[in-house]
Amino acid sequence: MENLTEENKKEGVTDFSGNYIEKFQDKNVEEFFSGALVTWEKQEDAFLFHGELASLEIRVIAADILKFRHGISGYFEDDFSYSIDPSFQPEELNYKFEDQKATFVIKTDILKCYISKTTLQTKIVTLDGTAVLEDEKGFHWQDHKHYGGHISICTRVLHEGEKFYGLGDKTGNLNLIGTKRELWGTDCYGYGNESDPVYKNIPFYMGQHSQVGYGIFMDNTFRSFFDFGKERKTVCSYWSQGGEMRYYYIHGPKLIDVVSKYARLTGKPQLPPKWALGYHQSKWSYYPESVVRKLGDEFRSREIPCDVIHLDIDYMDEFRCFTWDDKKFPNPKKMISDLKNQGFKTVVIIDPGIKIDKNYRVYQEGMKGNHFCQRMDGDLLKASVWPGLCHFPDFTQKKTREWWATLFDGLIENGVDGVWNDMNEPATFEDGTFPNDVRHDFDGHPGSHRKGHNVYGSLMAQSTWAGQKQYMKNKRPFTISRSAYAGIQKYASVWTGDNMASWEHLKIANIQCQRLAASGISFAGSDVGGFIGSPDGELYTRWIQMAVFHPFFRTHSSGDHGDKEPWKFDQKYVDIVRRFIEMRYELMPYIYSVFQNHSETGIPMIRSLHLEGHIDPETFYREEEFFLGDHLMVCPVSEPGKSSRRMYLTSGQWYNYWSDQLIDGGLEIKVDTPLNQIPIFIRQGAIIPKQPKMQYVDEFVFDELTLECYKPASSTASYIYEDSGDGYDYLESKGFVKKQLTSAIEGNYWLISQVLDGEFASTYQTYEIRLHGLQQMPSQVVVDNEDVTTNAKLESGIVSLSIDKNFKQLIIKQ
Ligand code: NBV
Repeated sequence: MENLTEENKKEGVTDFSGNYIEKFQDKNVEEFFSGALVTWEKQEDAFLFHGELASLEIRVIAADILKFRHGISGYFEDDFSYSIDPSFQPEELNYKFEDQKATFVIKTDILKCYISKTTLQTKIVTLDGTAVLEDEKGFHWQDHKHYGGHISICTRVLHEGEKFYGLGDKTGNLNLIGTKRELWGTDCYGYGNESDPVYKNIPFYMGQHSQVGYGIFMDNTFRSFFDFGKERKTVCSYWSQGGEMRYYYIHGPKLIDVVSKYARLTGKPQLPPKWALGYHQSKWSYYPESVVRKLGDEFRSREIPCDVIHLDIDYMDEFRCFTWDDKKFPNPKKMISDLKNQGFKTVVIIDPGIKIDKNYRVYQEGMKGNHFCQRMDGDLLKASVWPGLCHFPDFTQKKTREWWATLFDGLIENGVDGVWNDMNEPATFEDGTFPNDVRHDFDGHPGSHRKGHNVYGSLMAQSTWAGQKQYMKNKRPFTISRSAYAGIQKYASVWTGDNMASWEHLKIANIQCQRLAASGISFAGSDVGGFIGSPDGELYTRWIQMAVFHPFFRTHSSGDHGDKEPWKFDQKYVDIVRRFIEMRYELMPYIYSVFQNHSETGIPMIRSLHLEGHIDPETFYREEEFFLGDHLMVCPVSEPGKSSRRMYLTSGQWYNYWSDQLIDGGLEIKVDTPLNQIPIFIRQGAIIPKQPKMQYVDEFVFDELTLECYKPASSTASYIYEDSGDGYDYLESKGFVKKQLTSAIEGNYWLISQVLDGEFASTYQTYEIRLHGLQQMPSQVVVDNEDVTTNAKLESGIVSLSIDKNFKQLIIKQ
């Protein structure tokens, strides 16, 4: 469009070709409101309030989750969602409904929701009277002049000091206050701290004020916006360029609980194969076969642990998905099997674009089965990506997802262990993405690309996951996706896309991974060292040190800016990098347990400080420190040449991982950060399971699991989860063991007890108990009534002894 103002561009209202055409909240654009109550009704589990121009439906999903829908002219869409977990069941509830003079009140055991009879505006209040969420204008809409339909908007009062978190992979400060963010999945090569939108579309944010936290999940796939006091300082608003205004209010009061409730709603992941939590090495691209083999040999001969090698687009025959270039890879099956014998798994990339080529099986099948996206008037969409002109599967169509899943047969037959989905925003070379007029089936709720765009990548990943599951004969799939919509965590891990080799990007990666975890997607990581550009040894080392504690741990780079295998840096860096990757493997029993806890409870694996310390104002603006699981706090070094850094330790006391020194939390501290250390702290009372270092997950069976036991001040719970690391026995036949460990002090006694559940027999026989914080030999040590004092020894301030793995109680008399 010619007379396009900068402001219009920012507002992002687009025409069929993606051009920007009108400004949101233009003073001249008429706004409509629900109007006064005309009538109301109760329908099974929903309340319906009909206003003069629009209706409001409220459903009590749980005592702390309410679902709101606004139907313009009383019309509600089919209540269809791509994100709500199909297994989610609303609770059986006790709640009260009162018809008061000017308002209705829905009251659960946790909150009250007021509905105004004059405006249908709503207000959510805790039982002790704190107003958590109040409509400003509340729900209203504008006619979408260009497309028809509506731009549906909700505006809320922004409270003094309110903070906002979430929204997926956004860059910038963790607290979103003062910003406006857009969700429209974008291939943003070399993005920066100011870039918006980026790859993923997670319409879930959390707000916190007055010591209460809550979440809003707007389940709408159209291009959406969230404004946290940018346009108007006292107003928080969100809107979509189409579709129904449908959102969930999720009550905390702790933010960490909001995230886990959101995960209850949108789904939790099953366990990945344990190897997926190991170290991954990738480049665009490792080829031919001899280079891949050499890569594997180098890792093993240099004794740098690694579990996974990734093959980027060059393994394919001229970028045709599901094919191999038989010159570069004459015998992929043999290569993958040899790699397997060395302990490596192979992950291959698969993009959505299918080359238009009459002699190509996937193209033929796609055409025959009507699987490709069509333009408005019925032509097939054609756009260029790596293979040249392509058609693109309509992943919003069930039969197409099922067909796509079948395509993995051959790759899996060749031994491929995992699949990496790229370019699924979807990205194209000509216009960046599909034109808006492209049609999508949307599983029987047809619409244009305006509605399908933000969910396209997630559905591709879902079907890729399903394909692996179908052919992997009882092995767990591993999928990585660049784009995402809410709920993707059920199927895939994600990475943060094409970042850069800079110190600023190390910080951005840390914020993105924390934010993704707070948005339901824990299994996330960045391209370690940066995709674009060349990190020096120090930056690469510092990035590895941080990423050891991020759930998905992969070095990846564009390859044209020098190589990024760990040994490409000076020897002093290689040694530190090796040591830190080894640490990842030593901590594997802890990390795997944290993942399992996440998959059972939805509690994020990594946690920003504010998620846990939600009433400690000091945590609100802390962005670099984070927790991994309940007991580890880590802070990366994010600037060059720093031999120390400041960080905040949350309340309680913490053991310095490096020195075993016990330090008071609740304050900012200065920590030494020589190149071979980053700040790592262990919660007082924690028990951290550790295994011997390995070159890859489950390289060998070991005899003894180490339990690093840090002396408690009060009763502290720790958790260990074990299973076979792959397959589904853990779901089908209790093939797991859950170990609840409690560490407590009673007078002169330190008591550690263990309760076991499950039927998996740990492969080791004993625990090596290492007691930190004692300094001297205990006068007596008793395990399950047997005096074992003479077995204990003191070395470098740590008392250690070996005990049976099935012990029930360990008593240490000081
Ligand atoms: O497949 C090539 C790359 C890939 O290495 C990267 O991780 C993706 O984010 N891909 C993007 C396409 C080319 C980007 C310039």
